[in-house]
Amino acid sequence: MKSVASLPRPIAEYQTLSAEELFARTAAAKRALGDQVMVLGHNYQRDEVIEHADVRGDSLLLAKQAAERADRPYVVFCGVHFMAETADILSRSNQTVILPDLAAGCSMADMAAIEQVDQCWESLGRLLPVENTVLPVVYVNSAAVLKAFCGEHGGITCTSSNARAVMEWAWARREKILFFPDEHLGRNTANAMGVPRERMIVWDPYLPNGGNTRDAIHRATLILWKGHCSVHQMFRPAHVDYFRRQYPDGIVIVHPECHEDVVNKADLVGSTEFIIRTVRSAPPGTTWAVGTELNLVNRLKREQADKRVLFLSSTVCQCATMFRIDAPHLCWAMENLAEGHVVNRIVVPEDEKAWAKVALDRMMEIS
Ligand code: CIZ
Ligand code: SF4
Repeated sequence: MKSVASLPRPIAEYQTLSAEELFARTAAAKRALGDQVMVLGHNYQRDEVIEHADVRGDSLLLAKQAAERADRPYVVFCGVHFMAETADILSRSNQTVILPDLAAGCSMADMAAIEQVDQCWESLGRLLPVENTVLPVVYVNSAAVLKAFCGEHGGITCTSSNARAVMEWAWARREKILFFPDEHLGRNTANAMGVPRERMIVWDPYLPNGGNTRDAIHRATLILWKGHCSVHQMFRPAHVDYFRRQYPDGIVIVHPECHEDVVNKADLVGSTEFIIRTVRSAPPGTTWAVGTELNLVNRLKREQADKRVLFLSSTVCQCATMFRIDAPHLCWAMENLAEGHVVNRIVVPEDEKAWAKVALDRMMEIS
């Protein structure tokens, strides 16, 4: 990367370029940067972005890649904010993480603010010896400060592929789990583990005691934060019924962020990596309805042309925040980098980083 005194180029310069120009200029910037840069692409990203990715995968796989490739000083993370934060937490101090559009957040992650989680912990603390009784488990789809909260309180992070192992670990240590921010991943995992319904309560951060009686809180072994993914919550049981009527031999595979009524009707449930792996290894001629983000499904459909791959619903949209990372933003970030300007750097404050890493490391030890 050469260093120059000029100002960074503005994003507006890129928004009028053609797709061909953007592709060529991004590729040229990447070539010029050589092994200085690594481009990571989440499974939910658009094709125009994914085609420049050195590695594609789920958030954890990508963050681990960033950490393992310490020889790459710049990591351009094509995904959403919490993923870039995780990459910054797990990467080395000589590495810089860039998110091409800072507006690429996650509506689920935004459903739990640290002030609300602190308040929940205090409320629980008034009813029981919270530090010995409740173990906080946070889905990686969350701000770094929430991962740090878990690190500091004996808690742990989880992903959609290891939620069960993490919950087993947690219940072996404390009687109750506070699971946030996704109610559905927590509930679906507990359902699969045979946890009785009356042991699960929902914590609504806008209500006193989360909207629960003292009795219910004492009885509960799983306290589920009232949060959800705005994309996955749109899948409905009726979508599964409709598909089954059309394709009686078809297989329904969904993400555990879907509502339990959808998950319970599906044949298979799992993370994005599980969905991709399963459909790829299926016999030719099989028919699949996939309930997760649209870009992933469309790519799978094209890559697996010997199978019939369908989107579970015709009304569900793609993830609006993943969509923020587009060819103009990627080109803008890459060209500026090649010209010596780091734009949109993601930096997790040191104290937060240390505790968040504790929670992530606990998870990595068991999965
Ligand atoms: O952790 C991820 O990357 C997400 C958001 C989903 C998944 O299942 O991979
Ligand atoms: Fe967040 Fe849902 Fe988008 Fe994933 S698909 S980034 S959970 S809003």
